[in-house]
Amino acid sequence: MSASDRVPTEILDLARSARRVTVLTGAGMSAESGVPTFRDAQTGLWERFDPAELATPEAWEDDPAQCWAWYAWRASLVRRADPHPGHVALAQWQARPGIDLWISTQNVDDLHERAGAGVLAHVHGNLFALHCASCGAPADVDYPPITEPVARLDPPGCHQCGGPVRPGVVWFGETLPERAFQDSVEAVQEADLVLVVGTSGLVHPAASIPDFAGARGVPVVEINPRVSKVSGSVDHVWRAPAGQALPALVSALD
Ligand code: BJW
Ligand code: ZN
Repeated sequence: MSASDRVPTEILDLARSARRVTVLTGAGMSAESGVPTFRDAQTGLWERFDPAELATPEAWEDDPAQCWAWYAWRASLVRRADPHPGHVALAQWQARPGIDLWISTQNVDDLHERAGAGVLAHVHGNLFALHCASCGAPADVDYPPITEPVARLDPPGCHQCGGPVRPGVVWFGETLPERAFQDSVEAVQEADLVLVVGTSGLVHPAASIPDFAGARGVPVVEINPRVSKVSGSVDHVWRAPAGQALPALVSALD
């Protein structure tokens, strides 16, 4: 079977004619690299860990060492992971002549970048952009290398003010980086085609970004092996994992 046989015809037609493509990715994009999603049954992080105790500003205030230890483990998981063929396919599509392809991700990992893609926006921040929780200064430190979750590790101190260094991620109740959110909205509004890959569509305001495409009549395609909150409002659904669908789609463009 050729690559084009595996791609739904309407989706292939849209992809072949699109000159400006915006790809919105969530945790499912990284799943086949071995980075767990948040809400998948059995394997999702929130099945084992309580977000209220780890991913809120209140959790950090109450117990920064518990949060820091968890993010150190998360960072080690990401560092041990490699981009999969879906990440590579997006980088290849982005490199094609005459194509503008913008990636906006909710993921805090760096797998798109390590596959060679440029990322327009990390709307929930970047795990590795460490900074001081007190004064905001960027911190030239790193997570300790751990391979298993541990209960507590004291965060390092800021070289400017001594405050605790925190991960550069967006926790529940925190606002998204304004530029990243606005750039993502503009990218879907200006696109000929929007792909929504591997997100449950449960977390706002990121989940509202595809709606700005619909409002402009830009076709929206979901790639996700399971039904999501996004599924009912997109134009086409492709029930396949990102690591299979994206390479098939990009191979079939010619
Ligand atoms: C595959 C696959 C494969 C599997 N291939 N696919 C309205 C109502 C109620 C509450 C709110 C509301 N609006 C806003 C809120 C509050 C809150 C919120 O949305 N809560 C909801 C949960 C109800 N939002 C916020 O707090 C946001 N800030 C905000 O609103 O600011 C304004 C404000 C400020 C102050 C007061 C009030 C308002 C901030 C949200 C920050 C989210 N942060 C996290 C953690 C980041 C750090 C970290 O990594 O630890 O971001 S939570 C977590 O969820 C992470 C993700 O980016 C985010 C989204 O998850 P995602 O990517 O969708 O993953 P999953 O696991 O949910 O889904 C995976 C999908 O992949 C599934 O569909 C699978 O099927 C699929 N999949 N394998 C393709 N191989
Ligand atoms: Zn500081």
